[in-house]
Amino acid sequence: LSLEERLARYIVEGTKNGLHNDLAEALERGDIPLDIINGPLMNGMDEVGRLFNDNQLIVAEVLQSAESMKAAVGYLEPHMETTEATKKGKVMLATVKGDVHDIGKNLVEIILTNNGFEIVNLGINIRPDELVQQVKKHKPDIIGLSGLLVKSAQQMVLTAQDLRAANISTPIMVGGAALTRKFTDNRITPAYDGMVLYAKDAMNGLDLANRLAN
Ligand code: B1M
Repeated sequence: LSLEERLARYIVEGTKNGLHNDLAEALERGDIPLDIINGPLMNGMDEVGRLFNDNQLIVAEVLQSAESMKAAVGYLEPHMETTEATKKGKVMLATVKGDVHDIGKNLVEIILTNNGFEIVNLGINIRPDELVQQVKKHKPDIIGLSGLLVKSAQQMVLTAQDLRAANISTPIMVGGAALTRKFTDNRITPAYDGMVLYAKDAMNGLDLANRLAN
């Protein structure tokens, strides 16, 4: 198998045996950490999603895959580009209520942290009232919401409504597999008083955060 195929296979099979060696080999030949994540590792995750959909994997196996992905991202993190630690602003991150997927959100955290943002990561399954309370406490410059389930997109609308009801209009950045720009513009933006930005991936999220910070 090629190095790319081997890297994807660690995710599909949910193993870590040899993962570090192969990641080290990819770095040695000059691959950029984020390209490794967005390329072979994400290909592996997409395959996991496909197999799960086909009933060829059970949740416990998908969890193993998530563990491999987290281990890979953890290994690559110290090798990622960082900028000077000038604090550009504070970003609060949360996976919305009812959703426990956090790999994408945590990738956003790593990339924003490496690029000078201060992060308050609330974690997964965050209820709107909890979010409102934390926003009042930490006063972030951006509220970042992540969600991967179809119902999470709807939950983001409810979350935006609750933030509005609490007189919060801090810019919101939303992202996650089940979300689209169209849904964001048509459903989330009208439910909120502040700006609502859709990020298609973590790098796009950094780009949007940078533009808000300037
Ligand atoms: Co779940 N799951 N899962 N799962 N899971 C999906 C999302 C699914 C598409 C799989 C499938 O059926 N094909 C499907 C959703 C169906 C739907 O609603 N459309 C699904 C399902 C059904 C479920 C359960 C309901 C299964 C069950 O129990 N029967 C259950 C739900 C639990 C819950 O949330 N209440 C469930 C559980 C799990 C695990 C716990 C086993 C595990 C998550 C472990 C964890 O996160 N710690 C898991 C996993 C791993 C997946 C898949 C396979 C991979 C997700 C992932 O980590 N991708 C996923 C299928 C797939 O996506 N291919 C699937 C890698 C990650 C880097 O990408 O998070 O998309 P992603 O992030 C991207 C962008 O979206 C964006 O940037 C990242 C890349 O740069 N982004 C942001 C994300 N958040 C952002 C925020 C931003 C900006 C950008 O700003 C704030």
